[in-house]
Amino acid sequence: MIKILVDKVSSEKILVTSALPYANGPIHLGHLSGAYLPADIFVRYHRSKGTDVIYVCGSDEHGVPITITADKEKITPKEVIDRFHNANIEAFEKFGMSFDIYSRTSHPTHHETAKEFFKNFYDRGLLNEKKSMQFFDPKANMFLPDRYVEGTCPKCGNEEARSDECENCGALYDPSELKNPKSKISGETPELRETSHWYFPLGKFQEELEKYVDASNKKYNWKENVLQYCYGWFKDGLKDRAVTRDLDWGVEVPLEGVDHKVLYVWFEAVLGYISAAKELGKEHGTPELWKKYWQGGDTRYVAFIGKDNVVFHTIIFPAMLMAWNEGNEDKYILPENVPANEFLNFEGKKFSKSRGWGIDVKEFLDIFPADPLRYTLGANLPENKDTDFYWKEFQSRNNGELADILGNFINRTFIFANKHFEGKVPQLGELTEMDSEMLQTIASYPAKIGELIEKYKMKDAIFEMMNLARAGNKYFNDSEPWKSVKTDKAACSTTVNICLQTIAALAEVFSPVIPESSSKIFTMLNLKPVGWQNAGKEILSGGHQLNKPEILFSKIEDEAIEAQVNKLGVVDGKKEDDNLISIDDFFKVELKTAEVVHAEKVKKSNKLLKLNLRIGKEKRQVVAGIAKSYTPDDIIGKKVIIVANLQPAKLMGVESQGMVLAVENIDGGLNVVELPENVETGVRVK
Ligand code: B3M
Ligand code: ZN
Repeated sequence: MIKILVDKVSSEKILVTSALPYANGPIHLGHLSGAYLPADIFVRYHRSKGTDVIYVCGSDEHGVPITITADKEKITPKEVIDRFHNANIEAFEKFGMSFDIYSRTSHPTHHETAKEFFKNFYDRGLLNEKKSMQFFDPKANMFLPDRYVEGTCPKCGNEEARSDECENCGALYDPSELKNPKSKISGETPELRETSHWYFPLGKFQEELEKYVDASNKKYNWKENVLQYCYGWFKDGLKDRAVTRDLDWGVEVPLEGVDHKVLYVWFEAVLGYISAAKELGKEHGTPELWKKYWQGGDTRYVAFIGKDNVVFHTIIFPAMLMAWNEGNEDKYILPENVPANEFLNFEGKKFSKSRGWGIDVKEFLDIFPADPLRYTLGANLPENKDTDFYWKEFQSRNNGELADILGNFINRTFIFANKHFEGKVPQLGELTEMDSEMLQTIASYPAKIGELIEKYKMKDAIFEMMNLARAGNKYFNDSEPWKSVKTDKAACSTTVNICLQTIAALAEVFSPVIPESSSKIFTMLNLKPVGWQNAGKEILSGGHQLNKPEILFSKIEDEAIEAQVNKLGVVDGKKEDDNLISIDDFFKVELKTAEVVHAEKVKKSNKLLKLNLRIGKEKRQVVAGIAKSYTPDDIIGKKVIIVANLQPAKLMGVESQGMVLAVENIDGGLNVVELPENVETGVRVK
């Protein structure tokens, strides 16, 4: 029998979005840690709490990189987005993401929404049309976005400068000033052609945006990294931004007589959150549903993103919504918080598909279940700084925490209930101090964990979840039911009852992070999820029949982890050796022949000799650690090799302008690499 608990449904309404991933590649673990897993934990928690929450996401399917992939593979952009949209849906599903909808920006609903915004701004005279000269690739028959033109910087001569800015010296210039421009698409020299674009007056909204950021931060405590980005932008001053592009792939500019122009991908992508909510309503036969969230003034809106998307969600998108709101009856809500995460790296390096560094989500989940991955990523989220995924950590989180702490506690409790109480929840009898304390502990955790999740401190919340399991194990040990079962069955019965109540609480509080395991635990308890409000209360009545237990987390063997580690850095079956350098790298080191013309001991040192060298016409002084193997007289007259372009350094106060090559001998001393006498000095060694 289960006690019937009435759900107190919270009156809150929350709209949650995660950044729309580009349908131009598979999502990897870094994406999951940035914008998806934290949002999913937040949403699942709120659903458990009974909050009226919707969670929308979808693929971002426009932009130049997609057309480039299509050109490269000689397929259409549509084929590119279909491939990755479907692959990413599959990966997200396997990972247990609980979007209410995963839409896509190629959807007609999205095109309509984006055009509606543009048209509205245009009709209200908000957008400024400006003419400019832009590079056009005659061979590819297209205008070139800035990052597809490369040339020589007119200011510093950097040969990899972009069409209008140089990353080397920071110069901004007119594209006509760029020297020797090349199209990155065809390699041809592009020509400058006049084009015109519409600009959104971002600067006009600066004051309102600053107020918005300050007020939201005061009320909702924005993350420091997000605030700093915003302040940086405000300090530089917001400028007009072009919201159209010369391209054929995207949302067409909805103006009569305007061809081959689309909306700038970011201008429309952020509106994808609105289109996706519209689609969600349509799917459920309630086409007006989206308004309840997007335009229902009292909705809370939280936008989860990775740190590289901050400006678009805290400045550009809010400004667009402000622009809409000041001229229209129906007003949109703005994000109350934009909890951006930093990046996740993989085993100490950036994820890189081309270098075989990292693993696809799908590939991962073909080998290991989702929950241990969710738990490991969750316990190590890059909330305040970049973090790393390590295979070894994955193994130890799974084996040492999920299996040995959580799984073990559940397993031993069930074994006991089966063996001594016919697989039923035993009665709760008289309470000892320890029992009462444990009941209080259980009761205190859900609120503590919930509070952390609401503050976007998922890492800390997960730590507390596992702490409840730790407390359960400790209580089990300290209560010694294996003894009381023989001496005081009633006391034993109380212990096992409390352990089972703990398990019920664990099933609920862990549900946002390891949903699959949580639902298995509920099945084992023969219980339906009870809702966050009821977690930690006395949920199971004495006599309630339990189901058969199952092993929740299998241990991951060393071999399985080693196999994955060995795959790192393998490209096309070959392992890339990190130690290899290119010939160019080698030639950076200037090795030259030299003759020792003078040598003396460095004062107060028994290791160092000061050598005066002749390198062709040049003279140099080098300090070498060879005093134990050579007297000054031994070394004078020898021909040696010197690293000639080493930064000068001081050794025992004496300047050394290079390094003489030497090898360690079997006695631990150093032998200078000696050249034959007939070698000239100042010659490059290669
Ligand atoms: N597609 C960038 C990214 O995946 C972009 C996010 C759009 S959110 C509207 O990092
Ligand atoms: Zn430059």
